[in-house]
Amino acid sequence: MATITEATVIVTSPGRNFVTLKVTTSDGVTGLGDATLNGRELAVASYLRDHLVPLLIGRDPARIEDMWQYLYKGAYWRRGPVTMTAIAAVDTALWDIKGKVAGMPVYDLLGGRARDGAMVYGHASGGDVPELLDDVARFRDLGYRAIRAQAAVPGSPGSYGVRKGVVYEPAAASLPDEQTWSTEDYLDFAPRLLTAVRERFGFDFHLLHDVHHRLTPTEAGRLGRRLEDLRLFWMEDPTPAELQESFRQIRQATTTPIAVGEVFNSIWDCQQLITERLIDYIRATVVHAGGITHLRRIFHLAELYQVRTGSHGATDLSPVSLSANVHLDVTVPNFGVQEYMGHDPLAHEVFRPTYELRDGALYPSDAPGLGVELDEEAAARFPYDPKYLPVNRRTDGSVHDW
Ligand code: GCO
Ligand code: MG
Repeated sequence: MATITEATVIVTSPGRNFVTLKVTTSDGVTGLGDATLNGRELAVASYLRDHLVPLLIGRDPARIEDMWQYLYKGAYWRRGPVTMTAIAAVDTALWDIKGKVAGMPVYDLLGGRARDGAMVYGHASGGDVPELLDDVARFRDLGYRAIRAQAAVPGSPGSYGVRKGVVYEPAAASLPDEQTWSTEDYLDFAPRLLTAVRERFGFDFHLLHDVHHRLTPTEAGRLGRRLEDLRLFWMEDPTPAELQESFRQIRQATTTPIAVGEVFNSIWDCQQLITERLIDYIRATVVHAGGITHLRRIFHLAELYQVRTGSHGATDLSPVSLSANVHLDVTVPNFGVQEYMGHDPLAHEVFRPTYELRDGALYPSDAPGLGVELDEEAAARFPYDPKYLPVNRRTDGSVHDW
C-alpha cells in the first residue's frame, strides 16, 4: 500500500493570493488541492500546516471518503469556511492522486462524462451602461453563450462586479476598501441596465445578474418580478442566505430563477433551500464546500429536487479548483452552468491547467488526475501579499452586506 509521505502548503501571489496543498505519496505520485479563502488565506494555510498535515503522513491516499470523514468528524468542530476549505484541499489532492495512479482523468473516476464540456458564463461589466454593452458585445464575439451583466450603480462608488484591470479582483491591499451602497439607487438602476442589454442584443444568449447579497427578501421579490420579461438565466445571491427560509418569500413573489451558494461550505447551508425547492441553482464550489467528495453529495441531493448546479468560479478560485469543478461538472446530470472569470496571466506562470475554453464551454483534458501542474519555482517568485475584501456601508454610514 502506498502511503502519504509529504504534504506541503504553497502560498503564492501571482497577481492575487492562492494557497495550494501538494500531497506526495511513497510511490512518488503528487496531487494538488486548492485551499484559497480570499482575504483569510493564512488561516487555512495554518489549519493545514499545523493541524492536518501531521495527520496525513503515513495514511493511505486511496481512501478518500474515509479521509474526508476522519478530518470532518475527527475535528469535533464542524463546518465553517476555514475547516471546509482545508478539508477540500486534502480531498482534491487525493482525487488528483487517484486519477494519476489509475491513469484516468478525474471525470472518469466520477462515472465518466455526461457531456463533453461545461458551459461557462463570462463577466461583462462597465463603469456605465454604454461601457457594459460594449463588454457584452465582446463576450458574444468570444463565443460565450451565457453572460453576466454588471455595471457601477450611479451614486454608489466602488460597486461590486466591475472589472478595473485585466481580470476582476475586489480584494485590496492594506485595509479593506470601504464602499457606499444605496439600495434605492440600485433597485432603480438594475432593471434599466438589464433591459438595455436585452434591447440591444435580444434573447439568443443566457443573461445572468449578481445581486451580491444586498437586498431584503421583499426587495428581492420586487426586483425579480420586474425582471421577469427579461428572462434571466438567474438572479444571484438576492439576499444573505443564513436564513434559508427567507427564500420562500422571494420564490412566492417571482418566477425569476434564483441562484445562491458561493459562500456555502456544507450541505447543511443549502439543505432546506434544495429540499424545499427555494432555489433553482446551487453555486457551491469544490474549494469552499469540502472538496469533490462533499460537493458531489450536494449536487446529487440537488438533482433529486430538480435544482441545477452553477459553481462559483471567480478569480480567487485557483486553476486547481476550477479544474476539479469542471471535472465534476461534466459528470453530473443536473449541471447548469460554470462561472469562469479566467485568471491573471501571472497566475498561469505558476499554474499550468490543461482545460480548454472553446465555444463558451470549458473542456477538461484527458490527462490523468486533474490535469494541472504547479511550478514551485515560479510560485516562490510571488510572495504572499495581504489583501482584504471590501466592506460595504449604507449611505447613513452603517455596515451593510458586501
Ligand atoms: C461571483 C462573486 C465573486 C466574489 C468573490 C469574493 O459571483 O463571482 O460574487 O466575485 O465577490 O469571489 O472573493
Ligand atoms: Mg457572486
